[in-house]
Amino acid sequence: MNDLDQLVGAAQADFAAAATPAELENAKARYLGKAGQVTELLKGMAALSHEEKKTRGAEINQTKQRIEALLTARRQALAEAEMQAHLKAEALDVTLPGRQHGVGGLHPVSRTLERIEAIFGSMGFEVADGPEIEEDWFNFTALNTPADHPARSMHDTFYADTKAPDGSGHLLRTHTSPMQVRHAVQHVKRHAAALAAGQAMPEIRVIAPGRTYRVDSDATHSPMFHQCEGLWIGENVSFKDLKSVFADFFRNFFETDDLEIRFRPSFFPFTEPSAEVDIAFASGPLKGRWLEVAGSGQVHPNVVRNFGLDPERYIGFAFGMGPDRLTMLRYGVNDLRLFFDGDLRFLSQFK
Ligand code: 2NM
Repeated sequence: MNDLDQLVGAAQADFAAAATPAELENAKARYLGKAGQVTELLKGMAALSHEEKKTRGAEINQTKQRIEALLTARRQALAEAEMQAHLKAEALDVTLPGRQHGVGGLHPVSRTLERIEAIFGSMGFEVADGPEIEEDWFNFTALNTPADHPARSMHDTFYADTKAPDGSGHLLRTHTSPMQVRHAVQHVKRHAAALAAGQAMPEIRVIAPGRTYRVDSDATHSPMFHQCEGLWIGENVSFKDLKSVFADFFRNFFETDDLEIRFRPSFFPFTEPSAEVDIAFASGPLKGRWLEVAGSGQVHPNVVRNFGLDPERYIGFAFGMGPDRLTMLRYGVNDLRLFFDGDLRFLSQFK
């Protein structure tokens, strides 16, 4: 093996040892660069004779070409290895099962609330909103509930330690009527000028759906439950209107005209007279059974006065119903707690 073959062998070993393109370019410089070994060999020819230059020159050129070929081969091998590493690192297994994103759906009680809002909306009712942490005045006092009423006891109502601006307590609202009180008071304030001038005020027609809280827990009572109350106040609103509103609502809600409605005398502090509302279906699984679905009554004069209105001029009715129970009736669910356990095996049936 002559010196040129040795040089080619050394270059091949050097190139093979280069693990990256940068290392390979460094190795290249040691052979083919300005001060590289091939360049040095060419410089060393100066002392040779013309004939010797011919053969030696041809040999060196051949050597240079062999080294360049080795370099090109190694460059390609490194590029190929780099590509393979990339492909491996970024490999996608297209046969893996996709990630499942469950399709969500509204809670059955939310569906009921949406239905209630849509049906009453079609009858011209606005939807009131308000805080779940209420002031004693809006929740009890304004609604004609006496200071010694049992609903105000710690056994029935969740109280907070904080105080309302009037010094009374904060509590978790026990019904949604405080939203109606707030709505009515705002409405009356907005029309104060007309009222002071003896002019008519636009009617108050509003429903108040939302969460309510009472100290109560069994198969038919949850400490958090839903209510939707309604209020219609004007100069000429009567029980007759109440009955037609209920008939319209329940026939729409249960999607049947085959139901009867009856009123039974009852008592609420905020209405006088008061009535329970029962419905009975003429067909279906609940056929012929009277079901209690709402409480109602003519708004008590003290409550009308607390709205800021003259009860001799303004009159109307109010009612309250339980969206949780309406949902149970509509879907045939027999345990209220199923709605609030959050078990998807139950909830996903309502999608
Ligand atoms: C009921 C039954 C009867 C009611 C009364 C009022 C208000 F704000 F006008 F005083 N809101 N809701 C009412 C009346 C609620 O629930 C069983």
